[in-house]
Amino acid sequence: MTERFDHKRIEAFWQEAWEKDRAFSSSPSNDREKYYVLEMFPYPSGKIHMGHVRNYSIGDVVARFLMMKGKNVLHPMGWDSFGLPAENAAIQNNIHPSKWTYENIANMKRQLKGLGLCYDWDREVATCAPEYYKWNQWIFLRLYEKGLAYKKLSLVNWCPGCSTVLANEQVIEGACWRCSSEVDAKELNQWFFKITEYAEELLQCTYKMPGWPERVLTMQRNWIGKSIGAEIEFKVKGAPESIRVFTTRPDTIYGVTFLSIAPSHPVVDKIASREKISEIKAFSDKLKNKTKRDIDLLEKQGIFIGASCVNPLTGEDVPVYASNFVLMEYGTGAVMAVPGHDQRDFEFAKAYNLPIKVVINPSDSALNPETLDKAYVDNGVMSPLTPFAGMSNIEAIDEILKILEQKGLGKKTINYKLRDWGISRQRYWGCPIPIVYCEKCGVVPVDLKDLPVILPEDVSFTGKGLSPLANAGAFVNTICPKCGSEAKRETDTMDTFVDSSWYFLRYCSPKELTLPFDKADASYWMPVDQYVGGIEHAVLHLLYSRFFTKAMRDLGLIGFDEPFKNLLTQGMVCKETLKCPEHGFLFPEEVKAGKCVKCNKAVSSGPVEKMSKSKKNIVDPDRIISEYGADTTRLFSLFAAPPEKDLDWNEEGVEGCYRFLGRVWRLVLDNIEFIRDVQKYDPQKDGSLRVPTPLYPTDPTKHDPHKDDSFQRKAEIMDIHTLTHRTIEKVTHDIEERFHFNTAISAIMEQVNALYLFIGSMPVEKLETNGLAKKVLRESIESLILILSPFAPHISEELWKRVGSLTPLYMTRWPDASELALLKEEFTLIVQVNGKLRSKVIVPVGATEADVRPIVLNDAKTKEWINGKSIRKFVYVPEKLVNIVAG
Ligand code: ANZ
Ligand code: ZN
Repeated sequence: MTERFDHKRIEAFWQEAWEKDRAFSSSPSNDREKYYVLEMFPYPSGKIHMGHVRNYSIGDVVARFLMMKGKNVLHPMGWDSFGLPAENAAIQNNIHPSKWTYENIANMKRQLKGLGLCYDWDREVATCAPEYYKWNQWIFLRLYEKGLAYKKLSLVNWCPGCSTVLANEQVIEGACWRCSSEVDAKELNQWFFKITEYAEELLQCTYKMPGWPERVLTMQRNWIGKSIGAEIEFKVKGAPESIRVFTTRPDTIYGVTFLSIAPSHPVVDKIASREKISEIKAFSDKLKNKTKRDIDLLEKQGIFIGASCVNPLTGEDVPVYASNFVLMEYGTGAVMAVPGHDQRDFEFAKAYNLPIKVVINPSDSALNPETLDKAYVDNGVMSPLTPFAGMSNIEAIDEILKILEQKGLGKKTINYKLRDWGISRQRYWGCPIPIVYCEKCGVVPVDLKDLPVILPEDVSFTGKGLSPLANAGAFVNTICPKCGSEAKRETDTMDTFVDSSWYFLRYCSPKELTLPFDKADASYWMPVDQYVGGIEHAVLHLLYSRFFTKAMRDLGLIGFDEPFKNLLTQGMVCKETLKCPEHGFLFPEEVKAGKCVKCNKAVSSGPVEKMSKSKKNIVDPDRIISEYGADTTRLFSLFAAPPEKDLDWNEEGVEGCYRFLGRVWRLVLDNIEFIRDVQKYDPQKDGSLRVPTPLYPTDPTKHDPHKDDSFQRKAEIMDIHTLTHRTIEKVTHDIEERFHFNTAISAIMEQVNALYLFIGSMPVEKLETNGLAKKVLRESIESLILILSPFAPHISEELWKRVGSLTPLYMTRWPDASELALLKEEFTLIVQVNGKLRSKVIVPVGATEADVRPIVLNDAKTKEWINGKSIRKFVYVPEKLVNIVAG
């Protein structure tokens, strides 16, 4: 009886061994090429979920594989541990955020260790630790010094649910990204990072990042939102003021029939008629909390402000409207409206009965503004209503700009949708902003030597109102670093995205005491060679990290431009849902025999959805790991789908992976007697199995392979040998080039099946005496364990030891596929008769002249051409051609 596959014991044993050996610790070294593989660090919510399991299993395969390939691998892990949930837990359960966070970290660390992930735990960082956030503050002060951190009064997105300010990116369709409450506007003095200073570079570099998914690059480009256009001045009729508009289409200026301005535009107070002002104010207030993105969705509305402007090129009067779709924060807050060629203006003109002019036509027809049912937004030819009739509108842009420039009423400009990054948060559990306010000196930065500004522990907070720190007297009241008089500390904390914008640099020198990181360490390890994480970070975290990298480069801290060379965004982990017509989504245990246990109504299986609490389709990794083991859990999450695709979780698939590992276990242990003390077959030393002995019948007419036992046996051995090397080649390629772990795993499964068939067909006595079979079996099983190990490291280490290896797997080299073993089995031999190509036959690789002669002479076509003549010469050029001289 084979020993039982006791995954619990094996996994615990190897996890302890790895930890004791500090198996995955890393340090810079010049004799091996470095490789930095990083998975996005988690927020310590308390428990890992399947998304984490998948993310970290992907990174772990890459790390283990490259270690075996001889790379010097850095594979760290840490905690993004400041943030809202800790504070909410504090409010709800009366537990201090710090205690809650560190308890969660301990539990999640236990879970990650239980998955056998190969992290260098010596490099662990937690962003809520003063040793870490001290450097947030240090970086903040350096940016402040450079003018890249500044303070301004600004309207912020205020979430009434979380009682905090949200970044634009955290507002999704007017609602909070976290709690979905509708977001209001509030005016506050806020700290900003000047990310806009880097807008152009951030954009340009996206065209030089081949290791990133195109989808993510496109999202970043759209977020940066560069527009090339012009600013044009429209003089107000009968007043000294003028309104500047931003347009990307100066070619449409002859079609302007009104102006649209943001209701909050300062010109309103100066030029609007008295009786309209309060109406416009009210309209403006209603729009305060809207972002550009939701404004696009609104029905177009506006108010005539009671004033007009003059078109600088036509001299026509154009009425001015305060409109709900013009945003004060973009461009100049004013738009020249061209209903003939802009769809928003078209809708507005229809609603308010304003004239529509066509000034650009398609090249083959003329549009009639009376019958137009939507704006013509494409390129075309300038219409006879303009002085450029017949010219392409693209060319007209330059001509028009020339005239405007001469008149001093227009100039080319570039606009970006990207806004500066507001980092102030009215929250407790975050990094204090190291600034002091002094009545005499104003805004004073804390001295670098006085960092960190420690987040005080004893703060009472209710989750309501402004910053909780404002009530912590001992924290707030301080001394001005400049003049020594009484002063007050800044009570806002930093957005937690600041913490995660440079953690990958801290991993390079996590214990560094004098700087955020050591420059030499960073230049050795950085950039991250492979970053793995969720697509939800396509703009926020990934753009901020890119900005930080560039800003730190300009502070002289590092010497490179981009932090992440290659990016893999993994798909979501999904599962089928269960739905009761009365009670909605149900947990699996709320369903008995297809019926809801509450109302006995038939339950339908709903759509496959991302695992979530609300859909009640979450699978707890702890349960899967304890039932099936870490290796199975990892294997399934890698096998069920390619990494970028969504993964459909199903328990049968998990069981299938568990059974597969059991098969591997028995395969090795059941045959261990035959292979333990055997040298593996080594094509480099032992030569190709094909040459020089031909494995195929020398004379097919006399030989029946199905009866000839030794012949067949050798062919089978050869097949296993070839398959072994083919599998190595495929698995290597699938990991290295494509991250297609699923197809790599199926190839390994096929090899296991083939080995079972091979052994099953070989009587035990034969296996014992057949030296070649034993060598090849040894070779195949050895490589099987090696190539399985990045996916299922525990069982692999155990089997590796059992087959008699003395060094642990993680110190063993990845096998190479042998060219000799991969040689084709057959080739096409060209047959010439009297110098002319007459036929082709298929013959085995390694065939000698004696082997091919009967095959060629029996070939029907060749026979036809020889036509009974006598054969005077038979010339064989091995593996190429045969020439027969007949006559
Ligand atoms: C006249 C025009 C004619 C326009 C036409 C477009 C088409 P992007 O590409 O997004 O930069 N615009 C300018 N400032 C705006 C603001 N603060 N709020 C809302 N819309 C604004 O868009 C630039 C175009 O959006 C500008 O070009 C302007 O309308 C409008 F056939 O000017 B256009
Ligand atoms: Zn002072």
